[in-house]
Amino acid sequence: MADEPAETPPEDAPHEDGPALPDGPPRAGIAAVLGAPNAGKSTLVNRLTGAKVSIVSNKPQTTRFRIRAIITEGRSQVVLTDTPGIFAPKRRLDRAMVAAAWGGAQDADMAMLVVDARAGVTDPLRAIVKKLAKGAPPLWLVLNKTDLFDTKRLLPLTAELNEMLSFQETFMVSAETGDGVDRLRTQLCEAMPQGPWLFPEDELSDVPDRMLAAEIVREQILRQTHEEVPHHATVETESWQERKDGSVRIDCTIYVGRASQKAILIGDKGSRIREIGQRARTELTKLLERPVHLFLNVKDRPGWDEERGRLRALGLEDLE
Ligand SMILES: Nc1nc2c(ncn2[C@@H]2O[C@H](COP(=O)(O)OP(=O)(O)OP(=O)(O)O)[C@@H](O)[C@H]2O)c(=O)[nH]1
Ligand SMILES: [Mg+2]
Repeated sequence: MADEPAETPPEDAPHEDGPALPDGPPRAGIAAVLGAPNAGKSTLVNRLTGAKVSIVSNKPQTTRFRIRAIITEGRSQVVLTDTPGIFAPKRRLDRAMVAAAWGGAQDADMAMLVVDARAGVTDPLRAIVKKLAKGAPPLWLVLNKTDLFDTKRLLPLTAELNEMLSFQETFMVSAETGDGVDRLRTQLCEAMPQGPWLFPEDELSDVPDRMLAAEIVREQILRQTHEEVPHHATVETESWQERKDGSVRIDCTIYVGRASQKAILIGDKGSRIREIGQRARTELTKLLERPVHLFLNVKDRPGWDEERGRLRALGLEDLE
């Protein structure tokens, strides 16, 4: 639950630049976003909030910890918890990620199961459904990636999933194009229970800037490297210095599991790490709305994904 002071919506007076707020008491609640890796959960969360809150890549296991993203609309506030995709965990890191995902469902008022509708009912999805069947908050089904195929094919999938679990609502969306997302947002806002807001009105997420910087660097690693490197890399912000000219100097350390991964990450004469740094810097300059000086330092550190300190840096709780 949020530590932030609760805030109630402004008085009934119409917004200067918008329509009058609907009548009635404030509404607020938590909606967990669950699903298999790569289903498009983070893309959907970003689309629903209209901001870049959570990183996205075409590699599974992109999201590593629970991220709260906030929609404030009319009298409603919806706190979305983006979670790591649920899969069969092997490493300590993986176990902590999956635990964070299920933890996200526990304190939620409702959960959305996001399904890559093109992939259909896969083994990871079946395993999630089985666990949700044992007890879950009210569930909505969100069939995603409808831009990739003829939506007529969705009817049998909807029927199959509704036989496996009971969903209160079913939505068909493309998180990528935004198709169907406005309707989902409106219904989410209406479904929230009455209660005071959980976050200030202008808050978009609970991710601190230092964490955001590390995540944006990791997003570029996920996008620019392949095979074993992305999943064996972690990024930590070591220092954050505000400068008098309004810019910020950010130093990040990237840990990888092996010297060979470090060599790939650095690239020929440093070309890969330079490209990662440049793209991350451009993105961060936009997100932080000020000039950014970004310094990246790569270290090989075998076994970091079993180290408690590294997991704690990711905000993941130790399970043992
Ligand atoms: N065509 C299409 N691609 C999508 C859509 N939604 C997400 N994607 C793509 O699917 C891939 C995975 O998206 P993510 O949002 O990172 O998926 P995720 O479920 O958060 O994945 P994890 O964090 O790894 O569990 C990315 O390449 C997205 O661009 C969609 O509606 N249509
Ligand atoms: Mg994700």
